[in-house]
Amino acid sequence: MNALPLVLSAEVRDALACGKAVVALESTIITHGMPWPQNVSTAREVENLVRAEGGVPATIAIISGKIHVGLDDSTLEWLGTAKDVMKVSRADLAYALSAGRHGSTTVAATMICAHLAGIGVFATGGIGGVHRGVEETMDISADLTEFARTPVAVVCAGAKALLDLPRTLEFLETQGVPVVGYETSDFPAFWSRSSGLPVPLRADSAKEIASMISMRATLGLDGGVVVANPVPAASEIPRAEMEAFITQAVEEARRDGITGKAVTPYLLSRMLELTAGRSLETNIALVLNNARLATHIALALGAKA
Ligand code: PSU
Ligand code: MN
Repeated sequence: MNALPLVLSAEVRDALACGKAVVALESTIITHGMPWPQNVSTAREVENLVRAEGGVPATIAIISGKIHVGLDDSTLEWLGTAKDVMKVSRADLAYALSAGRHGSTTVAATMICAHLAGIGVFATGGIGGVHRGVEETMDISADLTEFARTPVAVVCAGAKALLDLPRTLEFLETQGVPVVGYETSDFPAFWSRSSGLPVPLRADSAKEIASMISMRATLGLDGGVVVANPVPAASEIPRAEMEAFITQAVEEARRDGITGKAVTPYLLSRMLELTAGRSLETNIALVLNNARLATHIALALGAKA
């Protein structure tokens, strides 16, 4: 058996040892989700916000074949510009580690690594889901099946609006994954506050969400929780405005033969161009908003223990 290739930063190790509120953060958003330099500045801002709210941030990435939980500033900067970084999901994780590669972790891989480190709450932008055109492509993000297996609560602004959101919700329901709207009865659509679809469950405080998470543990239920937190109104781009851009970007991806793990990065960077940078501003605002709520949930979970 290999030793577990897991490296905790001193800050994260101490925080976990004394039961502080630790919030996991992913790194695919840094390497494949946002352009430099906003990717690095956002990663830093998110970490600082978690600290300001009373938590400890744990950004997760794979460096030279080891899972690092908690990155220092120079590593964040390196990650934001490095070119040889794999986008690592569940399928790629063991390979990236055994081959000694560098990798950024998707929602699915970050959930696995957070759980290995003993972290139960994680903030991201928007989870992956069922892609538009799934009838042809079978493209369903491995994030969705991860929610059925790994007990981590993921705070997001819903699933990316580029996706087939009705099918994404159906898939999560089939897999037994709770999807909880925070202070909303609508499933958020990433850049927009509402998808026009009802969210299956609703909670109006971090404490309520923490109670549900601990009840799931009491019941011995497998899997995670999707906490869907709408982007602040001041930063949203209305759904009607986004829809034409989304249709165009999805059509271009099909035309250009983009498949597999390249699809989501392609679509996000096309949206950035089509909205002349507005989609990135909104993406940054929603990630920060999610990090705040994730910290409050982690604090509420700690208060109950
Ligand atoms: N949230 C963002 N930007 C991103 C992502 C999430 O605001 O780039 C990433 C996450 O890592 C998520 C991934 O897991 O997009 C989905 O990729 P795919 O559709 O290939 O599973
Ligand atoms: Mn995919």
